[in-house]
Amino acid sequence: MDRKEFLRNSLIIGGAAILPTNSLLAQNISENGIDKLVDANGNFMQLPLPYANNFLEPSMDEETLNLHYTFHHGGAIKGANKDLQMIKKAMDENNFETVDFWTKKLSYHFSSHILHSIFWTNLTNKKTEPKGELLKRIEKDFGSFDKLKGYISSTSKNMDGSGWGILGYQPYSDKLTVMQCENHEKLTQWGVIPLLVIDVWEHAYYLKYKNKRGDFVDALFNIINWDNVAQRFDIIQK
Ligand code: MN3
Repeated sequence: MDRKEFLRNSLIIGGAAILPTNSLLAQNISENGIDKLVDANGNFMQLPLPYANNFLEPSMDEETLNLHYTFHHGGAIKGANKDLQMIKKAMDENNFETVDFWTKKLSYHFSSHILHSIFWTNLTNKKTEPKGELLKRIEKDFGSFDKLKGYISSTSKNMDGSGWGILGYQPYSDKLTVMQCENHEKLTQWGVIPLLVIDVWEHAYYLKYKNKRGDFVDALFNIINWDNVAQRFDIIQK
């Protein structure tokens, strides 16, 4: 069994758990230094941004980035840690009356933490394009890079309310897939590993782009770090 087969089998055995902590994928991700979301005590933690707050100017302005990282992403982490505590309290006290509420909140907050953590690494200050194995797979699964771009742009711009456009890898079908995620956790496919995530919540663009979400999504395509997307794809293909 090669690593790729082992990974796919691990994911199947893992069932609903997208990233079982003992999987090769999780090991690969921690070795490669991306997506460290939890500290040694099991609490959610926020890595520093991989660049200065003004690095993504002018496509993403400094003030928006600062507020977004500090209060929206940071707030989700605080929320997720509280949700964990409340679930632990329910377990300790053997009182499950409101545990469904905190479980639902944890899904929302933890998903926000995951997507924001990926989002920051998906961006850079120059225009890049997919190449290598990622480009080959995009061409196989979508026809061309332009078609994928049209697909994910439209999916992101036309979100009903708050959410994300997502390009992910679906191990069950061994295909790249585009999803429209409402809030942070709805409309997913079990097992999908996000590679590129596009935040189209109003907090991501409203200071600079006002109501022009389409302009923001178009501008993002000037700062998407396709090398990071490719790195994420390569890790799970190994
Ligand atoms: Mn956001």
